[in-house]
Amino acid sequence: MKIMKRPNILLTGTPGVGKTTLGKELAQRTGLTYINIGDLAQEGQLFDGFDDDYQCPVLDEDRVVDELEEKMVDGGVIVDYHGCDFFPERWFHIVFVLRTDNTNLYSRLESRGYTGKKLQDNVQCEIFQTIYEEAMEAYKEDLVHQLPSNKPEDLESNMDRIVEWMDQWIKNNN
Ligand code: DAT
Repeated sequence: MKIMKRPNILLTGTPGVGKTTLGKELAQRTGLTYINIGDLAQEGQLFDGFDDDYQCPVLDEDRVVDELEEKMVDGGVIVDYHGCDFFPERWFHIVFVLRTDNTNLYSRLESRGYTGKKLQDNVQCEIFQTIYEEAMEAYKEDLVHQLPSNKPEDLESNMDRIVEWMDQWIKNNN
């Protein structure tokens, strides 16, 4: 029996916008494999140096890409990361940039324990739509979609929208 082809989905956006929440629920509902790049790097110690400003290790992007390549070729993967320009463009069949209102994001990051420069920089990243612009440069524009991620109803409608897109993709590609 031929194995059904399934798409790879990138969930990106500023830290705190809800990528992990959406990604995990989506994986449960669709059977796709959820991969959090931060966790993957932590497990494999895929780091290269240390960022003194943010007091965190720096991702070794090349090793992350090498680590994932095989899985991505098979398809059916949801990738979650707050950056998107170092993944091979060919990996993804669609890119979602989650967006959250500033005040909302501020309180989410504050309750995550972010303070000072780290808190300010991340909220500013969202205000300047840095990740959206990064995605629009790294991928074909018609593959990149913004999703509002402010309230629980947004989570539901985003899920519905992605599942509908995925069902159609699977029909068209099998
Ligand atoms: P990320 O993975 O982008 O860093 P997260 O999934 O950890 O974000 O979510 C950050 C916080 O926001 C967490 O407390 C859950 C909450 N959250 C996520 N999506 C939400 C939504 N649609 N409505 C309300 N709160 C949400």
